[in-house]
Amino acid sequence: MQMKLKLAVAAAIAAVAGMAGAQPVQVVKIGHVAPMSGPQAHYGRDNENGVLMAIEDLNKQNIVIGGKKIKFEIAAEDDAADPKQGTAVAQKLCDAKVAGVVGHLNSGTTIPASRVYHDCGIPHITGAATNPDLTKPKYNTTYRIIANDNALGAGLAFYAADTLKLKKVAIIDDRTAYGEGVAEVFKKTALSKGMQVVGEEYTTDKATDFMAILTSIKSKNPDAIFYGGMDAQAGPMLRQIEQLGMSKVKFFGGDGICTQKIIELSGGAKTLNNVVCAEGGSSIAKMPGGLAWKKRYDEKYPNQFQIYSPFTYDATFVLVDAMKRANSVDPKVYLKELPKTHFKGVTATIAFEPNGEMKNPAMTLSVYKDGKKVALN
Ligand code: ABU
Repeated sequence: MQMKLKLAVAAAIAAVAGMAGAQPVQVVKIGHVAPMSGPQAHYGRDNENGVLMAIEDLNKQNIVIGGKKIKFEIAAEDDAADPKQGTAVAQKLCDAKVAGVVGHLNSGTTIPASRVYHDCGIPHITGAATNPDLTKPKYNTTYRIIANDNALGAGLAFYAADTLKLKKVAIIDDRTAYGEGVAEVFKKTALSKGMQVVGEEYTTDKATDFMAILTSIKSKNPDAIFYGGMDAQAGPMLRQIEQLGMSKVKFFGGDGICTQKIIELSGGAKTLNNVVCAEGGSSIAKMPGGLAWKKRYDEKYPNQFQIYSPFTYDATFVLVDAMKRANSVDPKVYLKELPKTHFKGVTATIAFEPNGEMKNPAMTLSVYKDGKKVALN
């Protein structure tokens, strides 16, 4: 009889434990968009890795929101760095009712996509798109957690004029929203510092042969070339600059060229040593959680680090932080919490200006020495 009682009690305890374990689980999708195909796929892979790592870390925290245990999942999309594809996948994520989006990577896709997200009421945070026009509409759904091109273009021009004392610069851009925008800021600031712009040339984000425009630039004898664009063009451009004998000409660019991949893409050209690039945020070594985070990243995704993954990691956490404070995963509810963000991330403590720009963003200048990227500040 006593044994029967013991068994009944054990069964009752097991049943209660089972009920507790059966707390409802809600799957919450977080969108990520970047180019996952084409010449910029390495940036996209790095950005997506940042979101995947954040989701894995968040799911280990057993987060409960609105009384439900939340399991976060990624809804990953490829915009191929193409503005039309960017708006198409933004609409797809709206239709899929994701809770928020990290992205996009390119300014040329993020700016038109931001309107789509605004119209469907889904917040998105970019950790990579740097054209200042992104936040001009002041959408309550658009946020950026990295310095924009006003800081990057101007910082490079100040360094060229004040530190390196350069006088003559030629400018090339790839006619994308990013390339054209950052080149324009650099040009304006360089002129204001008394530098002379001796030539302006244009290319595309698909080109690989720059001999004609570089030959024209060579005839103007510049001290430096500024390139507004990405590493898929900057790498071969550095090789061709070397082939044309412009081995002393400095090569400036924004965050788009400030990657690991440019080392490979420049194919051993010594002109890689002439690169000075500017990126938003502190260097990994100076980020609050940078070095420990980078060690974990490299273990999970060997040889895939480029530049923006710490920011896409933090962007994912910032979305979830707002959901937690609102106790809701409904974008229309937790959206109100995003402007009040004060989140201690891996990259920085993140808070926003009323227009969605990050408050007090850092900026880092880097060079490449012996095939390695080295921060100057
Ligand atoms: N920030 C450089 C790369 C992405 C973009 O703004 O287009």
